[in-house]
Amino acid sequence: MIRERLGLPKRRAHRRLGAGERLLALPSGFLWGAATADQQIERQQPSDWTAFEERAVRERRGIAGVDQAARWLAHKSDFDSHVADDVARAADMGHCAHRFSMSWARLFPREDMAAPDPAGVEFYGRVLDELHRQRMTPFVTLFHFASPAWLWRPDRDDRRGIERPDAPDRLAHLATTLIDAFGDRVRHWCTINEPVVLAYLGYLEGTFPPNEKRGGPLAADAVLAALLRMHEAAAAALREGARRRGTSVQVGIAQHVRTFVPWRNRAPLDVVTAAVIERLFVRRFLDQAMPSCDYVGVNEYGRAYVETELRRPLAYQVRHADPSDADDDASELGWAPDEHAFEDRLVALSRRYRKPIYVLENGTAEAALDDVRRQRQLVRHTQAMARAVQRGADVRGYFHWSLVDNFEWAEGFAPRFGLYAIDYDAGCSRSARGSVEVFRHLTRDNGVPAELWARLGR
Ligand code: IFM
Repeated sequence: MIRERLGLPKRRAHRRLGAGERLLALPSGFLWGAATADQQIERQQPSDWTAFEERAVRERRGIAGVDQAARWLAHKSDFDSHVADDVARAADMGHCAHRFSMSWARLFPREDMAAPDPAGVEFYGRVLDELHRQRMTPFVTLFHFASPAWLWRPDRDDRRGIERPDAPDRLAHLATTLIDAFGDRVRHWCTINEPVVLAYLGYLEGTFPPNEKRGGPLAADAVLAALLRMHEAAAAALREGARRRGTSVQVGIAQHVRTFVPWRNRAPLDVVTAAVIERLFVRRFLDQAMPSCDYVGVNEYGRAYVETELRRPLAYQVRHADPSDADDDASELGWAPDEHAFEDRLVALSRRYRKPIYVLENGTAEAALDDVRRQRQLVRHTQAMARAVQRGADVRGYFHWSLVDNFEWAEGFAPRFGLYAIDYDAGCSRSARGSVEVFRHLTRDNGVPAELWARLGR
């Protein structure tokens, strides 16, 4: 611990597991799957994101690679016509679970609707039917970054979106609707995906709608408080719905975790700032939300370095990789994975909250069909999870981000996160990346087989 406080984790992060590593199995009944989100792959109804996308295309800015976005946005809806075969692709990898979101805008395209749009209910019923047919456990997210356009019309006091006072009731209404419609088939729910990312990118950095740049790291506090109220209202509605039906639910949130480490191991201000950011970005919201959660949902994307300047201590920089470090293995988005940090994180979360953990996302951006970096990550992170379990962490499932390539928000279509590649110019045809075969072996052995470890583990 003291070593970590002194800033040594950056060094330690590059320790590779050795040839003598004892390969461990995950517990029996472990859930393997992939994750997706509505706005990234489905037919759209007007939302804050569709408005942002249209504006970006019109003004030719706001989304990286906006030219591609303009060409491909229309095709992102292709999951609608691939439900059965995409679910079959996941099942074929040995997946026994799947995480996806049900679009709030698709179910409630208008503000005055008391009942959901029947076509939306029919669509998600179809997704659940396919998952059931393939014997896969669904994990459903209620609010994955995009919300209906009507929520963003200012009220009389000029409050919009998440900050509208009725936002918690609105999300609770969606929760009640969904548990009434699907509570017989869905037990695992995630109220909000990555609330802190939403607050940070939407209200501080300004790259997500509503594209605000409020000053200072605490300036998004009101938004985070509003998101917490939304989560609590939705969680309560899900529990109440389950009680009415005489069933039970497992409710959580998906928290994006990065391991913030100092850029320079011996610069005290880097060390302190990294610790403060870690607390604000990872711990604070979780601490507040956990009393109303049954499990900890973890979206893990590696390491981030924090660099400060003595003369301007608040103008710190966050870097996602160290280009001078050959072991960094950064993705095409420049994010460095860190299986040791992942393992330690799972152990720490388990000790802190004493609740089951589901890894609701973990993945990397790599376009090549022979996606060696993703294959390495799958193998190393699987062994890291097994080691965390051996150290006492109650990890019950792993969902890879993502099943298929998708629309990566403000980064457009360039970053490819899919186990399956999509060719948007060829009818959205799918091609398996090398990781698909690797994943099959992991699910078959419920852990890393020795042959894979020898090839990709070290
Ligand atoms: O694509 C996103 C997802 O929507 C939320 N978690 C991180 C992923 C990769 O950036």
